[in-house]
Amino acid sequence: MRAAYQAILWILATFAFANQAHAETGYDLWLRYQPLDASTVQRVAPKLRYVVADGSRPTIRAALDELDRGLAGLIGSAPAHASAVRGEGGVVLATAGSPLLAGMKLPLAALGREGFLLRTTTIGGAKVTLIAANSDTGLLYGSFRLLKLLQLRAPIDALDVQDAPKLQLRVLDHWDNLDRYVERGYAGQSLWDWQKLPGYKDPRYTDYARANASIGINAVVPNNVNANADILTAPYLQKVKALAEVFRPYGIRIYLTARFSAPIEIGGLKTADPLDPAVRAWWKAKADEIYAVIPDFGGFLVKANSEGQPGPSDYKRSHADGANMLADALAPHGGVVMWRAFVYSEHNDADRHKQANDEFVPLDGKFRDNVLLQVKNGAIDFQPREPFHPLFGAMPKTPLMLEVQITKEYLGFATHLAYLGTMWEEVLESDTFRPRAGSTVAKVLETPVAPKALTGMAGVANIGTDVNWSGSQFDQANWYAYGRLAWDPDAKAEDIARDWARLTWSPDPAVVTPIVAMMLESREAVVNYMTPLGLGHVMATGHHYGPGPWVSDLARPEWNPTYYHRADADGIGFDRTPTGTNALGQYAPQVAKRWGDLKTVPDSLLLWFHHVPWDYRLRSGETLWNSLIAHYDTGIATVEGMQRRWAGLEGKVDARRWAEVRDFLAIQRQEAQWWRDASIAYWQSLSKRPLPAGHLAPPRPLSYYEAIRTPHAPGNGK
Ligand code: BDP
Repeated sequence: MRAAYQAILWILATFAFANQAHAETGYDLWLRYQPLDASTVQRVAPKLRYVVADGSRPTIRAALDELDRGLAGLIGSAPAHASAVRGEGGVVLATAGSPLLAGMKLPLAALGREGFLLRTTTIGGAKVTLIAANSDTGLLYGSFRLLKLLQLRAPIDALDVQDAPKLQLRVLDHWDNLDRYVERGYAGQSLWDWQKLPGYKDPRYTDYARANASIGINAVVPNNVNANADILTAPYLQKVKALAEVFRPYGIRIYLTARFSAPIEIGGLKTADPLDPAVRAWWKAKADEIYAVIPDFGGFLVKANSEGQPGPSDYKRSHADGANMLADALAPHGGVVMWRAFVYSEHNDADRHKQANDEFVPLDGKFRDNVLLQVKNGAIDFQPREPFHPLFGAMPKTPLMLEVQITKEYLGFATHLAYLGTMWEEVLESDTFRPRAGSTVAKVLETPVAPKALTGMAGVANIGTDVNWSGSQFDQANWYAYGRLAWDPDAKAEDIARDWARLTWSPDPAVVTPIVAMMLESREAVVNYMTPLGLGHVMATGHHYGPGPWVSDLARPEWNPTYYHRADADGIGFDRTPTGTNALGQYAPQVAKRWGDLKTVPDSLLLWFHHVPWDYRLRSGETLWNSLIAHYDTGIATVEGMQRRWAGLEGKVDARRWAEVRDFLAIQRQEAQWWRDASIAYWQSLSKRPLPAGHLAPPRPLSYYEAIRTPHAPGNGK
């Protein structure tokens, strides 16, 4: 009888486990808190018995909730909460000044406002795991770190960890419209259900805040840079307030995009001229109103005089005039302005690469202290590969933030596996040589321009209502990597990928090794089948889904791919050396020299800076034409390799997520072929050269690829 009973229990348990293992959707992200087996618990954390928190403020509550959730998942039951140290096996959360830390001489000053330390120590004669910080947010970050260590199966009995963010503002920008359409979004609708706010706060907002806090993101802009002024009206501010209340315990401040013409649109003024006293008064009153509703409001993000958006140039005022007006309105409340440098104009015929630099460098030193200039990683627009933006290092008196795009507008949307950690690392590691060798983009970001100056980084979110948040399982890694790099711009993309794979898929090296390998090769695969050898924007019009290198009929020259690649019968590439537009002159001489010289420019940036004949010999001895074709095929081969690696993981990871990735890789393989065939058909129509031996001709004529239309591709701006 007893044996039969046990057998039934066993069957039930197996079912429950199998079900659970199959049911994973990706919703839990990297916070899965899967049970550790008994021997692992014994090895890493045999004595976790209780948690003592110094205080019961909302952020402490959030930390305790997370520890409860995490420890219940990992070790089977959440240790009791206690009000005092109770012998061995406690986790103790304490901020500076707590009596619990009396006499300990901890290096808290070095941790700043958001850092933390984890230490195995003795309090009241008992051995405990201490999380200490200067703020409750630091404790929350420390709690997430402890849980991460446990998830990674790192023993916690001799901890001595100290960490603090290197940048102050770690921002997630959502390009979400108020009707829930997400510009460049491939993960469903906007998370923000404005219509139900403020009455209903979807519990998912809390999960979103948890995920952000777990990687140190401390600022959120919920609405699109192509802004709608309605967000600044009283009813919407109540909705924003409700979101702010959810985010606040997680150390996250809310910011809003400010439409420059809002004084006209919602204020009834006749002008938005930043030097007009009535306009200035309007913004001041608006800032006062916002802070009355949301006392810890962060400030404004502004896209002005770019792609049709209103801005100070409409009134012949400078970007500094515009930014400073808003900065003055926010300053009494401690708010900041993130002013975007993504500025190019339909009235300017200069190489688009040069326009932001031309516009902003003369304004260095003219911005208020509470203004940051938000600069995209490259001078054009989030391409699969761009050289770093020449503004980095060129404005030593102005705080510059780096803006990266997490959502993959130009890298295959949700279905192409492309880990962007390596792409951002490449930019962050680039040496600007300003003011000196070794001044990488990361260093420019990390070094405040004055003792109290602001620092920061922004990422355009890839998050929506899809159950897996990011549109694909692997796109979660880009959200994760962004947070990690905003915390520490010197972190290594490979380490981040490894952590993510272990947390998100499995700690088993047989799973982690192939996944990390896939991630590390993935971005270069996309570059190879979309924009090899330094090609720029060659995507289809509007939605940017699929190839369109032949497009040349759009109203403005710089909207056309032909503007960027300049291919003709003789050759291909954009001459940005002194014989061309000399965009290179905007970089430090060391950089300009290296990239300007055909002998030293890396192949990966060749066509970005040079126009060369089809028969030009690369340093490898290969002709440009042959090498171009080979790159496309290498890209496809890499995707096939990723498919093989993934096939080998069947049964080693949960079935549902595994199948989703398998299917997405098949889509990627197909679309990589489309990119390759269409691009080669077009280049060949110009170069008139045969394909090198071993490379197949595109199966269809160029006209076939040119005729492909996908009008309903997601994410198009509107
Ligand atoms: C481009 C996008 C467009 C954005 C713009 C921006 O295509 O949707 O509005 O960037 O950053 O990449 O403002």
